[in-house]
Amino acid sequence: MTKLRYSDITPKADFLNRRQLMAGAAGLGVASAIGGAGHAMKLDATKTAHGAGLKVTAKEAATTYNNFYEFGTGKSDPAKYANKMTTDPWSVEIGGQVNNPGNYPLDDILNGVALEERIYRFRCVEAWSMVVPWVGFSLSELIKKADPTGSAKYVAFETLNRPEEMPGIGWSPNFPWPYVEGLRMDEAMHPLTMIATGMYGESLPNQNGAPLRLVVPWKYGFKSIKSIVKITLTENQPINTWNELQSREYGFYSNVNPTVDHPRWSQASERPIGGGLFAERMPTLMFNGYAEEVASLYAGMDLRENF
Ligand SMILES: Nc1nc2c(c(=O)[nH]1)N[C@H]1C(S)=C(S)[C@@H](COP(=O)(O)O)O[C@H]1N2
Ligand SMILES: [Mo]
Repeated sequence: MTKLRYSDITPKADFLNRRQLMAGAAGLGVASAIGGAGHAMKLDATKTAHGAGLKVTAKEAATTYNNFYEFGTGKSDPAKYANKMTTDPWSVEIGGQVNNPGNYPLDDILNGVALEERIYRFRCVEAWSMVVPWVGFSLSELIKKADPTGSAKYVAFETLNRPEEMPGIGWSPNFPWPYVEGLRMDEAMHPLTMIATGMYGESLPNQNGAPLRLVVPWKYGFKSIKSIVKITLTENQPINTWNELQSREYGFYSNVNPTVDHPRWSQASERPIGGGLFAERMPTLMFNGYAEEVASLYAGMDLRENF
């Protein structure tokens, strides 16, 4: 086996990377013209109180400045290349510690589900952030359909692994594809944890994880795994890709925490995207501003140790 060239794929604090940013900004117009791959479909979603008062990030920014390494490691790569991905038909294989295992077609997953719009803060571990009007539903609804057994303690997720439609897989041959993530059962069942099928009132652009992706607003963005094809309920803590790559830098929990710095940069503040290259940094909030809702999940845990 070839040794993983970690330096090739590790995320960088984007404020250390102005040149790349400039290049990205110069290319924005082009990226957006060919971005938004697939067919944006208007979605019927009930508005909710989530995020009232937050300033929503420009759609242009949220759909052209992405992390989706299956389409390249550059921020503008996903908007350029994700149109190659076929998202219809789509199904999710649900298994492990459940009474109703099987291959769930997307239509079945959405059957009887009322879509909601929820405006959430989103904070990448690289210290940039955005505010997104997601459209979707609580992950708990899907997990209940699968009917977990008493032994289910964690939920493991897996992204589509289709190199012929995802050129970034070939460009980073030593990355441990497929991209995988995991949550503890109580995190997965938390009402804030959602499966998003859309954003900005329309179906998800491919670069943002069509046709369905996870959104866990109090955790660093890499937990919010895209284009999910497999969900497995497990007894043991599952592997997550970034922890596997560099366990010293990326933990399993990855709760947003301004008091625990990344070994290579501070997590105390963040740069909102879409506000111009030199937009003022904002202080990062504990649990990304969702402490009231989620702090109790971690009562008694050392969050420096369990980062
Ligand atoms: N399959 C997959 N999911 C992924 C990633 C990825 O590279 N592959 N990147 C993660 C990271 S680091 C972030 S910050 C978010 C970015 O989501 P966005 O592009 O919709 O903003 O997706 C996460 N989900
Ligand atoms: Mo991220």
